Amino acid sequence: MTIERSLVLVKPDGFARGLTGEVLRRIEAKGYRLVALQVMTPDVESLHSHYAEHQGKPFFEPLVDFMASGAVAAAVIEGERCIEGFRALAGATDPTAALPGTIRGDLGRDWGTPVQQNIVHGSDSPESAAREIDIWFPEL
Ligand code: IDP
Ligand code: MG
Repeated sequence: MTIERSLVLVKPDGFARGLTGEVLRRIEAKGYRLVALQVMTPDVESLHSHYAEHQGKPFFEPLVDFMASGAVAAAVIEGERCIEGFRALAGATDPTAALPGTIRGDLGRDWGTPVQQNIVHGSDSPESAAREIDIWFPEL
């Protein structure tokens, strides 16, 4: 089995609500290893690159504005199948529909904003993970 790495972000809503520790606790309790961890306020250029697949969608500009609105905690995690595993921990994109037991289901809700504020980001494939880790942690 190949050891994977995934890029995790505690988004500005999660960071501002003081949920970074809770997110990291769940990652560590699951058994994944923290490889890198940094608090930063994302720049718009990095966010355009990070969310390139969503360019042109109605929520794209609100998404970039939201993600640039404050500090995030960025992490690289590591473990067998951690890309799929973290997506399962995070839960569905829509925090109202996300199942209880997941980060988004337990800690998130709809706030009536044009973009869903759902606490965390996690890479969705090995290709995305490699691309995203290079954006957020070019030194790795
Ligand atoms: P993911 O974060 O679960 O991978 P994506 O489809 O990659 O979801 O979308 C990126 C982010 O854009 C989501 O986490 C959410 O914050 C926001 N988003 C996605 N789809 C919608 C939508 O239909 N309305 C509002 N915001 C959305
Ligand atoms: Mg995504």
